[in-house]
Amino acid sequence: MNGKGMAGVLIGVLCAAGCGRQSETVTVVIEDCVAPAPAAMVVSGEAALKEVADFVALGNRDSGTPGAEKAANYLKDRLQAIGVEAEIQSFEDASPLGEAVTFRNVLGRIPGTSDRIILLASHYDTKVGIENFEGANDSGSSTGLLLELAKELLKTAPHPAEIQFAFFDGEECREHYAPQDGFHGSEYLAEAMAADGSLKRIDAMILMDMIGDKDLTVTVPRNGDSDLGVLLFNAARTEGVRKYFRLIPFTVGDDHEAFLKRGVPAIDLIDFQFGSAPGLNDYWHTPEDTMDKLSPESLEVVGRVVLRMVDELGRQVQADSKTQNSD
Ligand code: 1BN
Ligand code: ZN
Repeated sequence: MNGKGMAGVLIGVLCAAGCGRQSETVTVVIEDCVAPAPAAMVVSGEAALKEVADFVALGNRDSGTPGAEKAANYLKDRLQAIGVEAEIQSFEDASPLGEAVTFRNVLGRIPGTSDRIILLASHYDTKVGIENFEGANDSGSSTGLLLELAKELLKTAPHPAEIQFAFFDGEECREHYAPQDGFHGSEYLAEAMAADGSLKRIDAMILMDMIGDKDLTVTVPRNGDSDLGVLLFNAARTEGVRKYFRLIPFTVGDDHEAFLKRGVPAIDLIDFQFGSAPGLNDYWHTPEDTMDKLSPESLEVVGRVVLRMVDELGRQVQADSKTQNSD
């Protein structure tokens, strides 16, 4: 890990010349001051917000419905239009409805220069049973940002690791989270990758969820890989956006767990306070989850940090391959 961030004290000499007074030395203490590192990759919050809006405008995407199928086809077509290899992974799974439901993950891939994989993920399904539910933040925000990240990552390809994108279906439960209710897509992909041997090639799985809220505080639940946690906070500090990220001392069930429990380093970036006032969550899973609650700045903050994490993970892949070659 590379701790590029220089949190702490900045001492500056101000007014050394030309201000008509004796020069004086002042000490400025800046919390979380960072040496601005060159931006490896950039992401536009406005462009990400447009991706979110276009996706959310498709309408409801409850798993197993024609709306979800339309959304899956849209994501596959959008990835391909961007220039990223894409496919739909369809499967049937049991659900509390009593009959099997067809789920569809959408998978994208940018080949790398090694066999290592970095997996970036979001879910795209909406919570069932809520009238007029748009799911702009949950799950439109992370879906749109992931499309925008695919665009940026393709511009700078090839990377030292293959970049895979997973848009999961069936994240939401119908009743209560249980083995056959919720996280269908992530469980299916993790199991499929374990079966074909590619799971062990994943160096990092980074999940984004509800990251578009104007009032952004991205929490990092305790059930995540600690090295990825360090990488995340260093990336956030380097980008000058550390204040938007917070470690929380409890676990959150989400799509990263399917990978974490199979030994893959995984982390969840989730802003789980989505409401009309601090501490409230009154927009979550309600018809209030609409586009006007989102901001391009929030999408950009998360996008920049994730891109910096990908960049750093790529450096680690390169360093590891050099060490192996010199052994
Ligand atoms: C996230 C968005 N989740 C559902 N929609 C998963 C979750 C459920 C996270 C409960 C925390 C609590
Ligand atoms: Zn939800």
